[in-house]
Amino acid sequence: SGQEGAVFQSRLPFSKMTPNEEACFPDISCSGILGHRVFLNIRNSLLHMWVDNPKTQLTFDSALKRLPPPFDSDPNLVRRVHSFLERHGFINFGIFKRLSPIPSKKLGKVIVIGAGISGLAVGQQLQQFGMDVIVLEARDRVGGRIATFRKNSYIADLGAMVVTGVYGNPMTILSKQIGMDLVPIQQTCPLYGPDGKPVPKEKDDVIEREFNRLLESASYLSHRLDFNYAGNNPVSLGDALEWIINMQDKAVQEKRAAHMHEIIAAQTKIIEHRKRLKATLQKIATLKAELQSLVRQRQPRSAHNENSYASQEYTIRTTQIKLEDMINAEAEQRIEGHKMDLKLQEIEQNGPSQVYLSSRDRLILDWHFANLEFANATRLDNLSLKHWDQDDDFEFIGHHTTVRNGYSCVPVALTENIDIRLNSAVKEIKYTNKGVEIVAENLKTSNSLMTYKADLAVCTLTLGVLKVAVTQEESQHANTVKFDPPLPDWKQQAIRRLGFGNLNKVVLCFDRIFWDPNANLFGHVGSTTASRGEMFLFWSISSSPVLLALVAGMAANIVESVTDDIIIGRCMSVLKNIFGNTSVPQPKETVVTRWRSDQWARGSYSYVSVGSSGSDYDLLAAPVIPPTSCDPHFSKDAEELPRLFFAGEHTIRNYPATVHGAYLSGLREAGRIADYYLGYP
Ligand code: F2N
Repeated sequence: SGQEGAVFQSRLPFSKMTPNEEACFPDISCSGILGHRVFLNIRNSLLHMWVDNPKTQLTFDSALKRLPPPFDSDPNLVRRVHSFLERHGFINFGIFKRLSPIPSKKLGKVIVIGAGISGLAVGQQLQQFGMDVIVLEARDRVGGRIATFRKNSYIADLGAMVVTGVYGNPMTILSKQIGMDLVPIQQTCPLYGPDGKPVPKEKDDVIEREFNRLLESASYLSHRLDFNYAGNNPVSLGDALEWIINMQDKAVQEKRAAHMHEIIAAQTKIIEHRKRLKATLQKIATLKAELQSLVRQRQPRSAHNENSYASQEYTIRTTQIKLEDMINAEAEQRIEGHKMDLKLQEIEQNGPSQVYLSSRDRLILDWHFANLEFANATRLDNLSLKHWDQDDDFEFIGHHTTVRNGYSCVPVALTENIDIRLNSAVKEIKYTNKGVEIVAENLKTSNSLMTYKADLAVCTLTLGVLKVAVTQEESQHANTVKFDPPLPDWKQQAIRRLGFGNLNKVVLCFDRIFWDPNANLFGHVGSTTASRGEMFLFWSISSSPVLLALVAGMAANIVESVTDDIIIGRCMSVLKNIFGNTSVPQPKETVVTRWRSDQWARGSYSYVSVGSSGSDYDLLAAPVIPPTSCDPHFSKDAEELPRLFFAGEHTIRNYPATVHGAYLSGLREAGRIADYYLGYP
C-alpha cells in the first residue's frame, strides 16, 4: 500500500529514473535534481492512483485533477508522463472500465500470431492505442500454454498453474480486475521413499541441506573459480554437480585412508609398548631370581667378615631397589598401555562415514534434482552452469499462489473486444518494407488458405515452434511456419542456442480425498536416478478431490511415447504404495499432457542451455527489419521500419518461462510498436 508500494508493484525504482525514462525524457534527464524530483513525484503519484484502482481507466484529466500542487503546475509534463506510463504498460493495462473512447480512426494494421497470454497482451494494448488488430490462433481456444481442464466440478491446470510471488507481479493487478481466486500454496512437502514409507524428517532435512550445499558449491565453481569450460566446451550444471559429488566421494575415501593410517600408527605404538613391557617383566623376573639367590646365600654377620658382610648387604639392597623401580615402571607402563588401548578404540569408533552418500540418501538427493529439473523443464546436464539461474534476481517476493478457479480465466478475460480468429494455423509469414502478408490455414473449413495483409506482425510462436521453423524439418511436422525471407542469421542462431524444455502433468480426479487434506504437496522418491522425475511430486490444490502428478526431467519426454493407461497405472501403483491398496479408489477422470508432442507448443518453456546465455533472450526479443529493398521509390525511413516483432515467454530475459514474463513481453512489444508506428501524441 502507499505510493512506495505502488511503485514497487510497478517494478520501478522509487527515487530514480530508469534508463528508459531518461531516454524518453532527455529534457528532465539533464535538468538537475529539482526536475528529477518533479518527474518522479508525478510518475509515482500516477502509479499510486492506478494501482489503487486498476478497475477504472486512469485518464490524463483525472490524474491532473488529483495531483497535489505544485506537481499539477505543468500539465504538459503530466500529459507526457501519463502517455509514457500508458504506452509502456505501467498504467491502463489489462481489463478495466474505459472512460475515454478508443480512437475510432484506426492507425495501422497489425496481425498477432498466437493467442497465448503474450499475444493477447499485445493485442489488447495495440487495440487501445488505436491500431487495427487481428489475432490468429491455431487452436480452437485461447490461452496457449495456459490450459484448464474442466469437467463436472473438477478443475485442473494442464499448463501454467502457479503465480510465483505477488509483489511486482502484473498478475496481481489482473487478479484485481478479473475474478482470479488466488490461494497461497502451503510449501511443506512430506516425502515418501521408494518403498512408500515416509522419509524421516531429520533425514529429509539433512539431505535438503546437502542439496543446497551442492548448489552453492556449483555456483562457487562457476562464479568464483570461473570453472565454466572443460577444454573448449561449456560446462553444464549437471556436469558440475556430478563432479562435486565425485569430489566429495573422493574426499571421503581420502579421509578413510587417513583414518586407516592413524589406526596403524596407534597399533604400531601399542606393539612397541608391549615389547617394552615384556622387557620390563623379564627384568623383574631376573631381578627377583637374583635377589632370591642372594638371600639364599646370605652369610650372617660376624667379627671377621665385617667387610664382606657390608658388601653382601649392599648388593642385596641395591637389587631390591632395582626390583622396586622395575615394578613401579611396570605399573606405569601398564597404565600407559591402557591409555593407548583406549585411544585406539576411540580412533576406531570415530572413523569417517564409509561413503559420501548411501544409495538411499542418493535417491533422496535425486528427488531434489528432479524438483530442479521440473522448475527448469529439462535435465540438469542441459542447463548452462554459468547462466541457468540468470533471472534469479528478478524473482518476485511474496507467497506463491495457485488459481483455484483455473488459470484459463485470465486469457479468456483478455479476449474482450479483440478480433480473434481461432482454428487459424499460420503457415507463412512474408515481410517486406511495405508490410506483411500472413498466410493461414483455416482448420475448420476444409483447410482453406487465407492471406492477411497488414503493416506489421507480432510473432508469439513458441520457441519450440520457431526451432522447427528454422531447422525446416518440414516433412515430419504438421505445424511448420515458413518465414519469407528467412529470419536473419543472428535470430536463427539464438533460436537454436536457447533451450526449450518439457514438463508433463497427470490429472487424477477421484470421488474422495484419501491424502492429507491440509498439505498441498507430497513427494515420492523414485527407485532409480534415471527415473527420478517420474511422478516425483503430487499437487492437491483444487477444492475437489483432484491430484496432479508431475513428470519432469528425462521422464517428461519418455512418458510421451507411452499410452495413458500405462501412465495412469504407474501413478496408481505409486499412490497405493504410499496410502495402501485399499485406500486408493479408481479415478473417475484422468488427463495426461504431452507438451512436447503438442504441435502448437513443441515443449513446455525455455531454459538457458549449455552454450547459451541471458542475452539470447534479448536477441529473440529484437524486431526484424526486412532486407533493404531494391525499389528506388522507397524512402530510407520506411525501409528502416521493423515489420516483424516478437513477444512470448522466450523473449523476456528477466522473467522467462512464466506467465507474467510472457504478459510483460506483450506489453513491451506494444510500447515498441506504438513508438515506431504512432509516434507520441
Ligand atoms: C499458433 C501457431 C500457428 C502456435 N499459427 N498460432 C513455476 C514457475 C515458473 C516456472 C515454472 C513453474 C512450474 C511449471 C508450471 O507449473 N507452469 C507451467 C508452464 C508451462 C507449461 C507448459 C506447464 C506444463 C507448466 C507454470 C507456472 O506454474 N507458472 C507460470 O508462470 N508459468 C508456467 N508455465 C509457463 C507458462 O505457461 C508460459 O511461459 C506462458 O504461458 C507462455 O505464454 P506465451 O504467450 O509466450 O506462449 P503460448 O501460450 O504458447 O502462446 C503461443 C500461441 O501460439 C499458442 O496459443 C499456440 O497455439 C499458438 N500457435 N503455432 C497460429 N502456426
